[in-house]
Amino acid sequence: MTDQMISADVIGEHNKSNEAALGSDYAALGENLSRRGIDIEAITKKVSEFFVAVPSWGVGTGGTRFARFPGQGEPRGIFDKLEDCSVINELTRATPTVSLHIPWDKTDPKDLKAKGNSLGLGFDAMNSNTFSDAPGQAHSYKYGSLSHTDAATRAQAVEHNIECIEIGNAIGSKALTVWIGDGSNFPGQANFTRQFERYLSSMADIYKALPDDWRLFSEHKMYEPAFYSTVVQDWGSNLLIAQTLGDKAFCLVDLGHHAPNTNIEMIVARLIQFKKLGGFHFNDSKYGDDDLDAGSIDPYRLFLVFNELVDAENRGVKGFHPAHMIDQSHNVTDPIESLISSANEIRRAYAQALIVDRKALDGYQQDNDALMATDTLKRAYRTDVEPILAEARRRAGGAIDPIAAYRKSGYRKKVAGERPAVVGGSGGIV
Ligand SMILES: [Mn+2]
Repeated sequence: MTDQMISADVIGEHNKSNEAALGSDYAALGENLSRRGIDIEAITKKVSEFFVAVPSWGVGTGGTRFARFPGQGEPRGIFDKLEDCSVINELTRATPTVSLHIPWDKTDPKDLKAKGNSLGLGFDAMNSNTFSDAPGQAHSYKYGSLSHTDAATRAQAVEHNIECIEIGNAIGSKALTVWIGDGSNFPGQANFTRQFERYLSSMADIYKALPDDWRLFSEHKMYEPAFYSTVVQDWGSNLLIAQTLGDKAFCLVDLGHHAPNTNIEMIVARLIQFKKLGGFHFNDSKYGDDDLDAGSIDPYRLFLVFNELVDAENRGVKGFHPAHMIDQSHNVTDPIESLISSANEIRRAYAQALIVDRKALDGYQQDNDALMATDTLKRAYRTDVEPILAEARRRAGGAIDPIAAYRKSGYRKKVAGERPAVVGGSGGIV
């Protein structure tokens, strides 16, 4: 029996008053899909088996480098964060795992595991942090970490990553995500080649410490905090890293870490083709690394990314099991509501991609019928699959409308009374 943060009665009552409408919407959509030769039950089953990990840092209010405006009842530490993550999973039944960030979430692994078990939560990829200095550390990362010119600083950063693997191993995680802020702010500040050689050598040391059944994800990011050059700036450098390190090394694609208008779905296709797609950090952006909610700016792009994933799934690409994780910063919304919404948007893109008529698409591509090929994608994208998402949640014990049920539950008000308000507006997480 797991601890429920949102009582089953609240969810039950909410569902009861929405069940009839959902039943008729689901039947109507089922009929529509059936005319297109699609079995709605098969899609609902696939959607209900699709999960995405919530980031522990995502349940706190984020901020920018200018300011942070704290919200009500913010989590005080990792155990509060896990409770908030549990709320998201109880209502959506789409987020049964949490991705931790060390040292932010550092505590006795036995306690982490026990808390996770009590809430029915598991742990996805571990995230190391060598982009800021932890209190009391011997060497500063001001001028870099894994690629630093100083060997002792590099060794300290390697050691931190190995510690993340050890903590992760104790709590059932199977992957380490490495993102570094290393780079340079001025032309001439760093030697591109030597800096990348030092990075590769440090990563090789981390790779050696990886258990056999683990994967190592490197995450590229075009700019920030380094504004002139970044060591792992794009998928090209990222692919070189994964290929150099070995079979357990993969590329992680954070949707926000690209220049505006970059064809991310094509990057995804290339990485799948060469067996190096490790997983995702889902979010959305308008201008840069905005860390906005998944699907909030360009839901069609999210769909096109999933179109590639479903294509690979259908082709039975060997060893294809990308990690799905959210990486967002919530500045003006209740983080729990944003994460509920994002988990739904990610499942929506998956469901829409599942109903693409792939046989027809293949034919149109073969015949060079560009208009009908693109219309085939649009037809799937235009389909309102909400009844499938809601039904998948309902059947798994979640809420038909999870944000409405969350608001009804009064959870935020309850924790605001228990957790003292955070004072001051420090710089936020990035
Ligand atoms: Mn990320």
